[in-house]
Amino acid sequence: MINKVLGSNVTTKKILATETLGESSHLRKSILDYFGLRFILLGGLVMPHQSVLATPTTNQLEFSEYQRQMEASVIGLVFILMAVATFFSHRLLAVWEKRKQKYRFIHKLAHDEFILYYQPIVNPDQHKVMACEALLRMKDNDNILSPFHFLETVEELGLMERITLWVLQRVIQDYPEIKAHNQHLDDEFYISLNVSFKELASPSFIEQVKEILAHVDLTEIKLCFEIIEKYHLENQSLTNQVIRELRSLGVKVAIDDFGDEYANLDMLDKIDYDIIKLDKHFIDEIQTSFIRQASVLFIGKVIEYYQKRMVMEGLEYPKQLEVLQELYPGVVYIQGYLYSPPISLEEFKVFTLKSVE
Ligand code: G
Ligand code: MN
Repeated sequence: MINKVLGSNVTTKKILATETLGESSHLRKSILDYFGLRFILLGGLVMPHQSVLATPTTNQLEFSEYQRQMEASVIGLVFILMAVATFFSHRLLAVWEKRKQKYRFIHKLAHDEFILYYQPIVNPDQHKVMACEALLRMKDNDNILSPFHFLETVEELGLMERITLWVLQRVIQDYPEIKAHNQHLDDEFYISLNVSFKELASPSFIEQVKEILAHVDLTEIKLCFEIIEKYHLENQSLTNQVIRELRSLGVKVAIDDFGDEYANLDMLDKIDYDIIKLDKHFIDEIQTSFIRQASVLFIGKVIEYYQKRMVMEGLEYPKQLEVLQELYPGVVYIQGYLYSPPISLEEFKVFTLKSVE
């Protein structure tokens, strides 16, 4: 550092060697003059060496000038200490805040302040609830917040995997309760939950998923992992291996938000899946967009060929169902406000489908 400031002619060794310095006060003066400002800024660093430099008897440097430099160094030192203190106190505060927030979320998780809502997925032809999607909500005083308000923070705090595992455990716990109370569900009724590619690529996450599933009879408790493609599929072979394992255990896999920004046609080739969930845009634009219409027909062909299933998300009006069924005569499951918004466990246990005509 000192070398850098003083240049290559003046080595640190020379500066630090008392004898050398005692003999060459002109060197000190030129250093102090030339690097005045830097000395002020580096006051803190130079301070210890000032005592070495302080050999007043042989010093050609005026005492007042020496004093001025000393004072400048002290001021510099104070500035540096203040800057360092400010920098660290800010960092410390930020770390402290983050830690507090993290524990607030963990506390919420342990005290049932995270809850699951369930949104029915319906076969409109049979007029039957075939499945539902578990959707995370967070209690905040008297409000029930949707993930939009807290998911980013959860990710920033590094709690996503922990929360997804909590969702998995809660779904496993709720499934028999729902099945026992609600007599109107299809025999193959399954519960979907959202998992990201990032999580599927995390060995520790998958280990814990397997550990949880090892204690579950998956022929009784039917699950579907909806893969949300917010992050790009990075390690395709690893992810595919995980997906294959999940499917071999009997867990369904769905491509969520298909047709949205990230989930595109490529995905149908890249991963093994059971279900394609078409993003809400499809139904919103089904009357106006030729591309959306053609896509529905195309996905219809794909799922028929591969014997998969299609779920249309975000249907709100009877007219939309009518248009969809006119366009595509095959089976499309529906998830949307048309049948029901996401509802609480208690509501879902007694949920019955009303006519939507
Ligand atoms: O991305 P994913 O499909 O997992 O998210 C489902 C979300 O879409 C839920 O939060 C749910 O509240 C919302 N949703 C479900 N059905 C409808 C609908 O018919 N209209 C609108 N606007 N939102 C819906
Ligand atoms: Mn989803």
